[in-house]
Amino acid sequence: MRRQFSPVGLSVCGAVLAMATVLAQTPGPLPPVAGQMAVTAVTGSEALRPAEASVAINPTNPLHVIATLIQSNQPGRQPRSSNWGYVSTDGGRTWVGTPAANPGGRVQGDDVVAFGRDGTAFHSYIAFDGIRVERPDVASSGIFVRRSRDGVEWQAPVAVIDHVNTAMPFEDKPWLVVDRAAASPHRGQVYVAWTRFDVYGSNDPTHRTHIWFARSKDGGQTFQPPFRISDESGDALDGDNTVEGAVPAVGPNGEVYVVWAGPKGLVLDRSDDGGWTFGADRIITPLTGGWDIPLPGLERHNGMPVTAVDLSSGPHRGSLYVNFIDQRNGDTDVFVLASRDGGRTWDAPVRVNDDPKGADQMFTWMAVDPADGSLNVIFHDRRGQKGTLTGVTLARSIDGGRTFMNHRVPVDPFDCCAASSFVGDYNGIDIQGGRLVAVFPVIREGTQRIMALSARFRPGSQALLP
Ligand SMILES: [Ca+2]
Ligand SMILES: [Ca+2]
Ligand SMILES: [Ca+2]
Ligand SMILES: [Ca+2]
Repeated sequence: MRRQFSPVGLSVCGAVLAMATVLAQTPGPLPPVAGQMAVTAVTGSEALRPAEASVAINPTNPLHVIATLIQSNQPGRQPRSSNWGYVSTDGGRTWVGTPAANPGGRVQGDDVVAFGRDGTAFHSYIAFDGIRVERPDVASSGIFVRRSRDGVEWQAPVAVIDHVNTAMPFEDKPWLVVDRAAASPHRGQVYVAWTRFDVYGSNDPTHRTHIWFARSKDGGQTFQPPFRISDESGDALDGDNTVEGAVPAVGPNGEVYVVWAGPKGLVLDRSDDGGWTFGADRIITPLTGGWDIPLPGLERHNGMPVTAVDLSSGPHRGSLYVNFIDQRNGDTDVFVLASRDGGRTWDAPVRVNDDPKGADQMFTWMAVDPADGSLNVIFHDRRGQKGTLTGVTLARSIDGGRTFMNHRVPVDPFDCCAASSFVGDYNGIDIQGGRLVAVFPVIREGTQRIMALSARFRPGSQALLP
């Protein structure tokens, strides 16, 4: 089953040029509106509670973009999520969706998509049954990765880890990265980091959380046996005292960084042998408000840290960045923390949102452009709004994360999130050579949709290009 959705709000000029493209029978990119950001729909109105969208741009063809996300798969019953892949071949303007295979009928979610250097796409996700139930009828818990060249046809998923007939331990919230660093001796390796709950949600103090890690040395065909990298465990309650939210990133020499949230703050671990061994954990900043940051209108909201490295040949090459939500200034803000020496020392955190104190910012995600080293951060934003009305902001830094310019994303504020309390745990963003695509949920007239922002910046500048 595939569905085609059209962009909304096309300009007359864009529509005419789009028609010319159709007449020429060359299915190519729709021309963007000069110097503007475009916001179009990824999911159609019939999609059921889509959430947790991740997006990646093909480095061999920046018009080819894949988004992965969850939708409910049982209308009218207790919602169970399963994942979908959406593909754009026009730089994020129009999208075609396909449900992912789910032969076991498990609950699937926590989707992540990333491209390798050669244009192979990788999609990781959890697939489970029987958590939060004392005596479940069926139980399982696993993390899987599948590969594709086009985002439409996917190879059969391979297990990174899988527990059959039990949901203990529960393997949760993986994030995936591919080593794309030109000079890395480990180039092409695929890394996945995640949270292991001994028993999800248990308040038994002997039930703990840990960060686990696995690598693939054969381009995602198989994963080597996973192992624990966190030195200190957390509780199993999925809250401020849990260790969770691990996101890996790869530096210019193939060094692997993983940052997660824990009771003492954000934790960094590092591997210098391609993910074979990791070192002693380091606390890099306190996380004021912790993992769990409740906000009005949201079922849940968290301080999940996003980690990325500048792989460009620019002046900030090798800088390591962590983007997160925190309440250190009293209200909820977006921050970026930078290290210029591989995680040994850190600059003071920079407040990314540039509004006066008082409004809440939420669900941040970050991408660093491998062409120019710019940092690009997307987040939901309640600045200037009443109550739970929410807009979207894109912030961009062209000076190594020292200052950010905030760009208002052209989305009318929506009431977040009275109609659908679950908007997930994260937004998505990627950028390649100034071509930016971000994905995020918007709720309008009771319907939650995933929208895509597409924009093109002149590399090294804040200027939007036509
Ligand atoms: Ca999730
Ligand atoms: Ca460690
Ligand atoms: Ca908290
Ligand atoms: Ca704020």
